[in-house]
Amino acid sequence: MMAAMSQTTQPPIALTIAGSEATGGAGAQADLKTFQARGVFGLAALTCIVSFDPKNDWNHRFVPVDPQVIADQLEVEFATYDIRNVKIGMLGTPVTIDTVAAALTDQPLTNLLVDPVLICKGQEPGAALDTDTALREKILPLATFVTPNHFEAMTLAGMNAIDDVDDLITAAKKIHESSGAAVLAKGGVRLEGPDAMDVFYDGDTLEVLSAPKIGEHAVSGAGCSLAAAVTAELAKGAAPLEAARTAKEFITRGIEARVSANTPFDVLRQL
Ligand code: PXL
Repeated sequence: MMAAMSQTTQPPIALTIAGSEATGGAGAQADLKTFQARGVFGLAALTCIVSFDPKNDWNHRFVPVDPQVIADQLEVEFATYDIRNVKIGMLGTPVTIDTVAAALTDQPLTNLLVDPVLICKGQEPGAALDTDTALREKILPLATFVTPNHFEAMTLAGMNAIDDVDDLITAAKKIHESSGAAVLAKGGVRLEGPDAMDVFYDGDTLEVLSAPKIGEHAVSGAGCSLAAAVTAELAKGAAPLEAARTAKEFITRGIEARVSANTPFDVLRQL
């Protein structure tokens, strides 16, 4: 069969390897909407299906995708396009981590952004610990860019607390030193004060990205969409710091335009 001929230029392409979050707030759905909003052609390999439980305090019901099915998705995606920009979101189990790490090992990627989603409510704490260890050992060394949130930054930096922006800077530096990646550590609404502050550090440049907080409550999809927006900007050729700044502005606008929902959190809207 002949490949389809095309007159058009190729758009930037980005792949997200992430879980489905059925309500469209977080996960692969947020990533694909973000890619589209940022002018990037997006595709997704699903690692798990998360369905909140409205009868049980919106707890996460988590079902992993069969490892062979994950491998199949990645096989056809890399066979279909010349993919150089990948975002990793929720992986969820050590077996999934092995499968994804094996599929990525020989790929000539330009940017591999890892959003180190560590704990999902509804998972066994023991299983989550295994998953954290596997993520650290097998996925983080492949990363060129990491976007830990407040909790993930504490865990990855081995710190007991991150109370202010100086602590967040320390965490970003430690995570850079252990991974070699550019780091965008997200304070978001978790640090006290009027501003939502995130720290960028790539070994050379340290920058605190700050925007006035929009309310005091976290919004679902902000972390996923921020990481996806960074990936999209990198896919378009932006430098890491420039990508982080643009992504932060995109997220601020998305929080302003949030969708109200019956879940405990409102949902970011990708404009
Ligand atoms: O926000 C982290 C996250 C990522 N991926 C999936 C999720 C969540 C949180 O709910 O469900 C699939």
